[in-house]
Amino acid sequence: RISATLEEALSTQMNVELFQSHTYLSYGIWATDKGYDGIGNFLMRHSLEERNHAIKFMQYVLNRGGKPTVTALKGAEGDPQNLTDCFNRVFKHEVENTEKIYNLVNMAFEEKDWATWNFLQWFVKEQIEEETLAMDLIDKLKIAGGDRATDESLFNLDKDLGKAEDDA
Ligand code: OFO
Repeated sequence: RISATLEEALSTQMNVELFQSHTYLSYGIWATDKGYDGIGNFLMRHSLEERNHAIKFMQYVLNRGGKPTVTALKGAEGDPQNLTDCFNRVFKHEVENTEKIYNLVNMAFEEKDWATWNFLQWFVKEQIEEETLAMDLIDKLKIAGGDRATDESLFNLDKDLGKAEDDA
């Protein structure tokens, strides 16, 4: 059985992933409301990915004989100021999440709980992809001209992201 310490830490991470999902959902609503339907769609799909991450933590704790607890979620932070702010915030969320995952890896290592250590490696890899994806968004927006981009280049970026593969 998983230790009580790891049970609690992984349960907390399940809630962190739910909060990420919440946050991206609110950004998705913001973007859609601004008329960036493709970006909104992309962010909402990303919100679903985060919920799936939460489910992975939930399932793992249950499989190891523990019981995760769903806690009250904080409301999502306010709307982004603009697209640059939105993508910068996505990146910041991912970097913070990577730190949390590394912390869990460290805990599993200290306890010599190799099953948990191994389970977490999927997230280590996932975070590399998610940080890259977020940096890519920032770059794509810069190339399009940032917040002063022409309507046409924003239109193209929006269209691209609406159909971009995001299996992260
Ligand atoms: Fe993008 O964070 Fe989940 O793991």
